[in-house]
Amino acid sequence: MSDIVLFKLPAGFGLPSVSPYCLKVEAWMQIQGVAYTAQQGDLRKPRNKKMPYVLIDGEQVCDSHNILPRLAASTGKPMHQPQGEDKARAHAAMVIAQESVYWALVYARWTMDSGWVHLEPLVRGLLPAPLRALLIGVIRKATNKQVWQQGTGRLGPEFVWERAREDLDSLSHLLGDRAYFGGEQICDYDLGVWAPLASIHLGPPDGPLKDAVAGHANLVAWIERVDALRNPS
Ligand SMILES: N[C@@H](CCC(=O)N[C@@H](CS)C(=O)NCC(=O)O)C(=O)O
Repeated sequence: MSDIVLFKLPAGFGLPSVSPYCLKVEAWMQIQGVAYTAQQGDLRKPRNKKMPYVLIDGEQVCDSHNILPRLAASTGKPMHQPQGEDKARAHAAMVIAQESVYWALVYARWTMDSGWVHLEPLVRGLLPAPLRALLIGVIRKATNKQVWQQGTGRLGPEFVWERAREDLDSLSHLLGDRAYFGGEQICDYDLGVWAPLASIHLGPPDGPLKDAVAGHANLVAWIERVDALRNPS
């Protein structure tokens, strides 16, 4: 049996990580019934300087899109692999969620004061006490610089929410009345969509982004369906 250690950003807002990408990997392992240990990660350690990363039998694997197939290979527990049109739909949904909706979430939590009031205490708690006051501003500024460089930070809130609404409408249409994005069984791509959408739906802040998810009954039912697989109770 492989020895698997997940390095992640901490739990928060009722989810195992405040980071959607960490949540994606941890949810995959929970659903697949993989034994692992989790530790708080240090962003200086992974080669790509991003969270999450994993050690599989001591070997560092970075980037959630790489991590899931590596976990599947080393545990012998792959998820269903959709083919053809099913795969294309699920892949397209993942790209919309990770490359676009994710940034609206980062904007809502880091850039907008209405989100930052919820996130700030959590980020503060991670910092060494003597440097907290100094570092908290530096970290927020660095993240907002990424949001600006990616493009979302240049748009202004109304346009960010409008684009997110379009993304979520598209995701709702792509899912339709299917159980999962790739068909009747959950696949890796679902987790890439689920993590940012569940973070929006289940965590703060309230507002246009959360309303845009809540406005699609099929997405809400699917978020809850995946959550139940992860966390059966
Ligand atoms: N493509 C990467 C993206 C990971 C990522 O963006 N992680 C964020 C947290 S959600 C991060 O590490 N941010 C810290 C930083 O960029 O300094 C993946 O799929 O793992």
